[in-house]
Amino acid sequence: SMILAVDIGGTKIAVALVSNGQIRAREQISTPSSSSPEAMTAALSALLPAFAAQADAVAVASTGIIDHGILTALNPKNLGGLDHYPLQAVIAEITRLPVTVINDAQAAAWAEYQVLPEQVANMAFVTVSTGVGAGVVINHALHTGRHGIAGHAGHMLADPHGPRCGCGRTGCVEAIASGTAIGVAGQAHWGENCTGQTVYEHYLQGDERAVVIIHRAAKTIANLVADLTISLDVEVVALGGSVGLAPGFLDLVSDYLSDLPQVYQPLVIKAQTGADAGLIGAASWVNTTNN
Ligand code: BMX
Ligand code: ZN
Repeated sequence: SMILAVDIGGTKIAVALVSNGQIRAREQISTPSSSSPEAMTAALSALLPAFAAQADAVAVASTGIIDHGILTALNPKNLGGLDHYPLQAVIAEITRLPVTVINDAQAAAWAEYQVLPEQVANMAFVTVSTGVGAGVVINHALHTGRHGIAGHAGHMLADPHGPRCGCGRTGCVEAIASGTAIGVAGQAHWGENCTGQTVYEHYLQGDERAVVIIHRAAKTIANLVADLTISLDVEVVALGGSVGLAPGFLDLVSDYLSDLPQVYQPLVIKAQTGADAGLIGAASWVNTTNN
């Protein structure tokens, strides 16, 4: 069957037709910057109908907490504060197709789990992107949680004296290591238009101020990987997201991990499905839940 896969992130919305795990057609727009409920519905209404005409079902991976098809931003700064937005119902109304929705990092974890080079029972996926997201597979099953919260490890404590996170807690991993946080840290040096990408370019050119910011982020992600390993006994952690996949970032995370005792060190790999992890994972999750 032909699945219309949709990946709603803090920065972009990607859509594709997916059949047998293969992406057939792909289109991408920027996430509406106002991201009010009305702007989100308008963007989806413009984007989806052309694809829906060729699909049998819709599979959505979205940033935010997805509780029974309803989207609430944990970090409202990442998605314009969508609060109890009826994502599943909105897309069903637009497409007139059956719609399944899960969190983007959970979907990506499911995609990455299917393509692991070696079969393991327990693994995690961590995305370092607009936010920091994660998904965990425990005993071969994706763990979504009763309220869709499972895996929101970007909001575990990294530093009690760290910056306040958009979720309202102080010192979350996301407030230090996300692309957004990296950009904010760079604003002191490169002005208010500085983004995570700006800082990363300076880092690649060897700028010492950028080195400090990127090392702090990588060390924070290494500690997150260690925490997931010591709490869940994950054997593999796949790293994705625009920062996670940026040149040299995974090596830096691996370096910081190697300073820790062996028991904290899983195999850390680059996400095999790259930027398509959410699309492929959502599509394959539909088949999992239907079977
Ligand atoms: C945030 C949170 C997670 C998401 C993660 C990565 C919101 C809107 N999102 O922690 O649900 O999985 O960001 O999201 O609160 P991305 O947009 O960076 O892919
Ligand atoms: Zn937080």
